[in-house]
Amino acid sequence: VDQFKGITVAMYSCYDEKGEVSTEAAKKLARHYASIGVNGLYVGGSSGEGMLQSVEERKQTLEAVMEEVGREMTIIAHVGAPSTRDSVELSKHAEQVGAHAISAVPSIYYRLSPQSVKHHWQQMIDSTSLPFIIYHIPQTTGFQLSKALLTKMAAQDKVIGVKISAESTFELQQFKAAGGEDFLVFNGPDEQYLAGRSIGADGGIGGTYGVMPELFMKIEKCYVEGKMEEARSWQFIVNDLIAELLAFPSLYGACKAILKLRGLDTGEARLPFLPVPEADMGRLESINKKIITY
Ligand code: HMN
Repeated sequence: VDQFKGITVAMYSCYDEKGEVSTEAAKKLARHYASIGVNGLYVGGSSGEGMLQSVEERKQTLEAVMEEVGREMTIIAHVGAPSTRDSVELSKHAEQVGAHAISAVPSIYYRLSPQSVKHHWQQMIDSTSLPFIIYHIPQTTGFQLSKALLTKMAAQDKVIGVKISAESTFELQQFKAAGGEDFLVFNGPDEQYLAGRSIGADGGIGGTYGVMPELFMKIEKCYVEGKMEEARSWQFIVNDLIAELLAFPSLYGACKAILKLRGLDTGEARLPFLPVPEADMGRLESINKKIITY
């Protein structure tokens, strides 16, 4: 499980100027992260707009990433889709192309019983030999994962961890305790990276890491070396940047626009996510300058 620890960038979607999936852009972005020593990539999750893409587009994106960096980085494929059928198809595909793990949210839109969600996940788990990481993000899915269900899931060898994007560090600690020593917990809220790590997270998966991976790697390094004061000051710097990014009409749109300023053109976020308004470009440029100076 050690290969999953540390900083995993939740990769942003990669499109061309027409808004179609661009394997070229995906490869370039993945290569960029590999070149600066990022440990892993989470492909097709929230930041990756997996839920706004067709099964075919999601496969293309994952294939491009695997081809480019699959031998150097740990790749987690988010395969969650509203239907179990699509999720299973994506799971099998992830295994075929060599992803290191699969991960999934509960099915979205319908209010589902815990039994349905368990069955949904189970179909994916049983369809491959890959490790499975639960993706808990109740603020978007509406599904409150209970400690009882988490414990049941974690009892299976293949279920190696949970990515927690909920903002409660109490829940994070409780899930870690319920899963046991070897059960991995990934911190989701980037603004709480250090808090999550301090209370039991083994690492993190986050979207804003994508525009400032070096800063998150600094927090991680300081934490591991026991330099808590320094770790905290980096987290505070990161949090001011995140607060500024959250003020845009869409966080993903803003982060993708920052990448573009650096020559990493991933196209615009797909609607309904809004692009950065022209009038806000100056503000975006100044955020980018700030990040670059650290
Ligand atoms: C993903 O699946 O793309 C992300 O890892 C999810 C991640 O937890 C992000 N949460 C959401 O987008 C809802 C965070 O990185 C988030 O963007 C960040 O903490 C800013 O609030």
